[in-house]
Amino acid sequence: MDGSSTMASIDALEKADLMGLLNQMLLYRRFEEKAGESYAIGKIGGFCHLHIGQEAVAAGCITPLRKDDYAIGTYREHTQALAKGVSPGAVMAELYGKASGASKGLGGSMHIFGADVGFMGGHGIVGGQLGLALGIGWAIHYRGGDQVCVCFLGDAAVNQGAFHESMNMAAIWNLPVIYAVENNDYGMGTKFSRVSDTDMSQKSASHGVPARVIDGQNVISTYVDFSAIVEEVRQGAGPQFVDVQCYRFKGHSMSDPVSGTYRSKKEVEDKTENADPIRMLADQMMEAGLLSEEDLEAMDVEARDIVRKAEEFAEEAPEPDLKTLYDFVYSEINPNGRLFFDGRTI
Ligand SMILES: Cc1ncc(C[n+]2csc(CCOP(=O)(O)OP(=O)(O)O)c2C)c(N)n1
Ligand SMILES: [Mg+2]
Repeated sequence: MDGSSTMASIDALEKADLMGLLNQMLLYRRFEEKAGESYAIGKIGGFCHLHIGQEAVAAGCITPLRKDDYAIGTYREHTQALAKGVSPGAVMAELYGKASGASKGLGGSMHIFGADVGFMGGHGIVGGQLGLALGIGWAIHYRGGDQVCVCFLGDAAVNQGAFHESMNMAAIWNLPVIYAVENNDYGMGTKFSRVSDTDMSQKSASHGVPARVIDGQNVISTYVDFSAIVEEVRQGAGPQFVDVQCYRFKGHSMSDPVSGTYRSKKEVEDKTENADPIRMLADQMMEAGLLSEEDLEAMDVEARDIVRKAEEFAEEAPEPDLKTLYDFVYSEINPNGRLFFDGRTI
């Protein structure tokens, strides 16, 4: 594939795959809406960054991965954790700060982790995951595996030193790391063009890594294009840089307004009405005779039910014991010199 998005048509996928993508995105939307509600009534504390509007990025980029592949992300990672296989109950319980949470209630919204399914964390420091992704890529290479590591980053992270250091070494060592920029065009309240004198397509150029573009509101394109990239990297193509263009429908975090002074109400309304990844896929499937409004309604009921159960699980889960407060601040090294988390070698 070359640099531009293929805009793959609906015929590129089987009905079962399309249904799967729609199902997932509905679950992510309902999950995040519930997280927002629970935050508003004080059941979730601390920071909380919702992924509403960007569901196609999680579904389209993570579905092509195997369970033993790795994904690592930012603090906007609830749905990516779900996509990689962390259970909705474990993610919700982590948001509630409960001991049954994915990180035992010690991480919260920005630090969901699922070592057993290759989800190597949400990271609160912008760009903090970039060096770790390089290490994961190196570990895959060192052990002679054929996995890939998808490193999600926001558009605000590409001007950081960590981005260039990580990509430079990944390129030198030909490591299987895919740098997927979730390009929603804003870093908090700052538009990308205000903080960068070059276009996104230039950011990887000095490392000899071509930039590819994906329409991240269109889940079919995202899934088809990203699947091709994953396979190329699995075959040894080395690091890739992918500009996944998307849009955030809500505020930067729960404490920010939806539009504010940095983007107009009209811009947000236009995107919400015309570029909703769930509505776009549902409409395409209906036009192709693959889905009815009743099917969509039934799927939605199922998604809401999964989220309700996750919420009940989180409500009923115990608080972490105060004695665990300082646990897992540093990783242990097991006797073989391999990194160790919660009794498991990772
Ligand atoms: C090193 C660092 N600097 C500043 C911050 C504060 N901060 C949190 S999110 C954010 C913007 C990041 O935007 P982007 O990378 O585009 O991701 P998005 O929120 O759009 O998903 C900033 C500056 C931080 N967390 N870490
Ligand atoms: Mg951004």
